[in-house]
Amino acid sequence: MTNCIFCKIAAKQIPSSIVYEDDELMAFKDINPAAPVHLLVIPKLHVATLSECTESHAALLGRMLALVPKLADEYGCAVSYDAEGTPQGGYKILINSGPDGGQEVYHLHLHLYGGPRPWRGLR
Ligand code: DGP
Repeated sequence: MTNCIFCKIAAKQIPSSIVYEDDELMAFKDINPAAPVHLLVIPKLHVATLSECTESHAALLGRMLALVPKLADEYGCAVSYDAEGTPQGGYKILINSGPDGGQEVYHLHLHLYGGPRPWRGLR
């Protein structure tokens, strides 16, 4: 889609801090991070919103989700366990969909938030 900012990022027509790329997906740093780690995972294919996804997008959505643990590992926010077995670290993922969902950019994307709290606007 010609006027989509994330399509332009996927096509490298505008710069971004890319942290992962394959044939179908790209992950990059959010320009306005709300947490110490704030990454966005997008499909290179233009899909406006999760609300438009159907069964035909299941594999793509699965790949987006399956990328999260790898990124969390790389950015130091994977869940780990201390000597007593208490969980440490961790992260939040979020997909905003439509105006009531707080979506601002109409190209499907998954937010990955992590790192020491507090996080802006997130519990
Ligand atoms: P959402 O509300 O879910 O649509 O979030 C869109 C996010 O995209 C928001 O956190 C800011 C980020 N963003 C918007 N424009 C750009 C950009 O040009 N580059 C990068 N890296 N992030 C952007």
